[in-house]
Amino acid sequence: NFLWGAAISAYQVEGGNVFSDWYAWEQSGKTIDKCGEAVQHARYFAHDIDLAADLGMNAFRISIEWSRIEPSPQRLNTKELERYRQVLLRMKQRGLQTFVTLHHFTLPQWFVLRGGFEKRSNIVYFLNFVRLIADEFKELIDFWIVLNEPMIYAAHGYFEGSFPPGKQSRSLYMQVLHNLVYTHKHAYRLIHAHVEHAQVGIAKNNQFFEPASNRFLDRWVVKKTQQHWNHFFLRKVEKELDFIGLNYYFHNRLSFRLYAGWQPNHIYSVIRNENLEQGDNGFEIYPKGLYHVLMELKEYHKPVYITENGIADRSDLKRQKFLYDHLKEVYIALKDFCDVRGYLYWSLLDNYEWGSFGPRFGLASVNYKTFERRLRPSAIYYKGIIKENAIVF
Ligand code: IFM
Repeated sequence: NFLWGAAISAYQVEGGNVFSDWYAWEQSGKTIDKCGEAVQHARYFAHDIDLAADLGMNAFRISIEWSRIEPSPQRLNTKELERYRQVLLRMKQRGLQTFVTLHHFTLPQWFVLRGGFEKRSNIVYFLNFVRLIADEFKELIDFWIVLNEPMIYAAHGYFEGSFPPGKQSRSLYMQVLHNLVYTHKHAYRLIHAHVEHAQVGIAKNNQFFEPASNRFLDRWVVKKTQQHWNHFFLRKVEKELDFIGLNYYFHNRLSFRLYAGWQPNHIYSVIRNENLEQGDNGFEIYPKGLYHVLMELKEYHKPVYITENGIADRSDLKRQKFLYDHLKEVYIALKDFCDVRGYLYWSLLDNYEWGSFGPRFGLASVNYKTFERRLRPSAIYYKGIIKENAIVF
């Protein structure tokens, strides 16, 4: 019953999302590229879903863009709602279990202008959107992911200031995190109240942290960082999780340093991977880390789905090995009684990587002028794994 699939998110592929905070952010010149038409998935969704199904996948992860459905407060765009219905129906018709994310970094600009997730009193707007989706699509959604990578969202938007709204404040960062915990809990209850047998979870970015040396301070800083980054959120919402979605990308070897800055990493520096393997965008490749973060999740006693794992590799020279090495670690974790039930590769398509079209994560490459999709050789390799439901080693 293992689920094999891929993931995308609305803003990164759909194109024409002009009512979101990311659109506004791009207009103020804060990014290398503007998202614009992205890869026109809003237009080619049927083709893209067929691409996934033809690779033999039995699951697919999308997100629903709130700002498309509610471009201004209480104004519903029913055409967009209908389009998402067609997306979900197509996935179902093609035998794909549906994973649907309700918040994948982007928000309607009107919501952000009212203070976004900084204000607890705003959360009701998001919950109204959740209720709408639950009412409309209850039969079509198998796995509900309320929030994608809340730690990344809060850290980038409110601590480092590299995502909208571009703020840099330690207290706002914590405030937003607490409000996201509250949001998740309420959304969980709301979905369950509307949808019988709903499976509601999260897509959590967890990282593998290791001490750079055996020094006590290096070990201490790893423990602290791991507790905060990997477990703060999960512990708070533990009771409101039917499954854990894991997004795995990062390996960090930490070395303690005394620096009284306000940056999140103010008490450590990150030492590069010993094998220096990395994707085109500098993310380290460290498959063993996936085993370790999976094993860390065992304490929650929940089914785990890998909701993202992937590499930016334009030449496609590293992707097959990347897949093989990571899936091998999934297998070892399974044998060690980790209840992992699915693997969704990030991403089906090349897409807009939050500020730039540079990194290419796709199983299918996209020509950004003609929007032609072409399967990379690694997609065919992945198809073989899916067909066999196995890797050989
Ligand atoms: O593209 C992102 C995605 O939106 C969230 N997880 C990590 C991916 C690669 O950086």
